[in-house]
Amino acid sequence: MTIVYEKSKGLTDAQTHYCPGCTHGIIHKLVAEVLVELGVLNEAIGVAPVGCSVLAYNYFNCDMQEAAHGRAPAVATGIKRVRPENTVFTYQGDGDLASIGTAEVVHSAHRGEKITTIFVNNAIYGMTGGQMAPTTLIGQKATTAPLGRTIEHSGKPLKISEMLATIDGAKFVERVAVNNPANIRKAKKAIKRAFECQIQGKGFAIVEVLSTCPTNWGKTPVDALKWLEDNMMPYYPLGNFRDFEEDK
Ligand SMILES: Cc1ncc(C[n+]2csc(CCOP(=O)(O)OP(=O)(O)O)c2C)c(N)n1
Ligand code: SF4
Repeated sequence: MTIVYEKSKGLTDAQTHYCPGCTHGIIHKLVAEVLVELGVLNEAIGVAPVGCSVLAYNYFNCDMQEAAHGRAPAVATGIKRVRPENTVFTYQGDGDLASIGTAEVVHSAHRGEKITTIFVNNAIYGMTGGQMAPTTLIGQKATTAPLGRTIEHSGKPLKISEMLATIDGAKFVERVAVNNPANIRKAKKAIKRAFECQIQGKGFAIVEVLSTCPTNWGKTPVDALKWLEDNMMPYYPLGNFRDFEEDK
C-alpha cells in the first residue's frame, strides 16, 4: 500500500488536549516537521509556556522544559548559553508572551539571543477562560471586557512583530496565519527560516502565528477561521518584517 501521509517523527503519540478546531495542533505539526527536515530534532530543546500549550512537552518528541508565565525566552536563553550546540525554541501564547512575558521577549531579542520563538496569537487568554489579552481586538468581547475592548480603557492591541522588528538583535521576524492550506505552507516556510536563523548563528528569531480559539471566541471551528481572516488579518498584516539576509 502507498503511504500518502505519516505523522511527523517530531511529535509523540500522545493525544493532544486541544479543543476541536483549535489551530495549536497545526502549529505543533509544522514545528515538528521543520525540526525533522532540518535534521535537528535530536538536539532540539523546547521551552513550553503557561496557557493551553502548557502541555507541549508531552507532544514534541524532543527534550522540553517548562517555564513559568512569560519566562520562556529567559529560560531558553540560559539553556542556549550553556548548550550553544543545541537548537532551542520557545512556544508561547499571546497571554504568555505579550502580557506577563513582554520584558523577557523584548530583552532576549535585544540581546540577540540565538533562540527561536513561536508566538501563537489567538487574541485571547485561552486556557484561563477567555480574558482579554494585549492582542485582543477593539470591540472583541472577553470575560474581562464583556462589552468589548475599547481604546480608552485598554489602548490599541499590541503589534508584537512590528515592535520586535525595531530591535537590532531580532534577526528574523515574520507574521503568518494558519487559516487555510496556502497560509499553512507559508507558515511552515517562515518557521523553517526562523530555525535556520538560529542554526546559522544569526540571532533572535520569532514567528508570530495568527491562530484560533473557537472555544473562547464562542464560534464553530469553521467560523473561527473566517473570523481570523476577517478581523485579525486586517489588524495584524501577514508578512516578513526582518530577515537575516538583509541585515547589515
Ligand atoms: C506564573 C503564572 N501566572 C499566571 C498563570 C495563569 N495563566 C495560565 S494560562 C494563562 C493565559 C495564557 O493564555 P495564552 O498565553 O494566550 O495562551 P492560550 O491559552 O490562549 O493558548 C494564565 C494567565 C499561570 N499559570 N502561571
Ligand atoms: S481554549 Fe482556545 S486556545 Fe485553548 S485549546 Fe481550546 S480552542 Fe485552543
